[in-house]
Amino acid sequence: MHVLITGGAGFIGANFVHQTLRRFPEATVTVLDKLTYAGNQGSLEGLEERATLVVGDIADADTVDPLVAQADVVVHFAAESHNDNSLNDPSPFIRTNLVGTFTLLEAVRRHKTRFHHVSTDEVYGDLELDDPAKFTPETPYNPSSPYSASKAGSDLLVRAWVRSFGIEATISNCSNNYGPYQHIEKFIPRQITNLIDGVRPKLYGAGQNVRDWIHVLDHNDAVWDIVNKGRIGETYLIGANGEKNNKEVVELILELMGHEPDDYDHVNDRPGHDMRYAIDNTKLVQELGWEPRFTDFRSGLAETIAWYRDNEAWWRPLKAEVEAKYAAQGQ
Ligand code: NAD
Ligand code: TDX
Repeated sequence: MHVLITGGAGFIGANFVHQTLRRFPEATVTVLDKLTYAGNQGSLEGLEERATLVVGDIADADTVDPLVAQADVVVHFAAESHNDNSLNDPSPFIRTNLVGTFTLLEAVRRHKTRFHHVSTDEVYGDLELDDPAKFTPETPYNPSSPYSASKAGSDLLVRAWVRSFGIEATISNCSNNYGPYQHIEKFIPRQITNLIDGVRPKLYGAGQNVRDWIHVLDHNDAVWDIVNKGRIGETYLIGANGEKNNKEVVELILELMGHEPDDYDHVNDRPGHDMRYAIDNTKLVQELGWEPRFTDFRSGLAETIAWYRDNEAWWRPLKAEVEAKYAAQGQ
């Protein structure tokens, strides 16, 4: 089996490359990644024998077409992925998330290649804190930010290519991931690396916003289950019942790193900040038999903290620039 993994030098994609090579000893992988600020070749270190990195743009048809032609399956992670960046400059989100996905869809249509599209729960907008409902595959799309709108648009392109052109595709919408190799612009690794540097964590607004945390390895196991057993044209929601508000998460990071629970600062809130995400995973669990392995958030977080402590060389070169960007926004 030869797998084309787009965005395989990013957080979730790199974990997926590692997992794929472990799970399928005969598989080979091509990673197509533009190595934007979010891509890191170091995340694929040691995999060179079975994983080839092609540095290129998913929106470039001449790059994409021959790689899709060689693949048995394409798993599409590449995206601009950070909400805060999309509020400062939406343009790369439109090009990569929409034009890039369109370019891949045209190539899989030509070569009749199995395609899996990785997306996010943010396409459904947000929930009230006291809403008993969670997101289901039937929840209407209602994205809030340029990032989530571009991901929603990419999902709709995939659905249209399935219906109009009969491509063999599936879609997954997952909740917030945490784990090793996550870019330090994101909430959890930003606070861990701040504390390593003796800087207080930064909480947007009152910290009441809820995210439904899932370990990245659980997300990726579900993606493989969908690729192998999912019904063509279907959308599966991936989540592990991990709802926590941001204040609780910061307090747990502080405790695990030996600080007082109130040792953090409130900073400017994100404009249009989604209040709550929550996934109903019934379809995935009942239809495909997927179960999360990392159900203890406390120990998953402790392992993640240890990973950032042990891999300072991986993130250190990024830290000053990321924090300078946040400081300019009062965050
Ligand atoms: P990331 O930002 O860490 O990685 C994205 C990768 O895509 C990077 O390696 C980057 O270099 C690459 N890339 C960007 N533009 C490209 C282009 N034009 N051509 C080729 N490569 C390009 O993102 P992530 O957190 O790993 O997210 C991966 C996917 O999972 C995204 O589609 C995202 O929407 C989705 N997702 C993420 C989460 C989460 O919590 N992080 C949750 C649900 C879904
Ligand atoms: O310093 C911070 N302080 C803070 O309070 C940062 C960076 C974030 N936050 C808050 C904002 C969110 O409520 O923490 C929460 C998580 O923020 P992010 O890590 O930026 O994630 P989010 O905006 O929820 O989106 C993530 O999950 C869905 C991923 O970045 C997306 O790619 C994915 O689609």
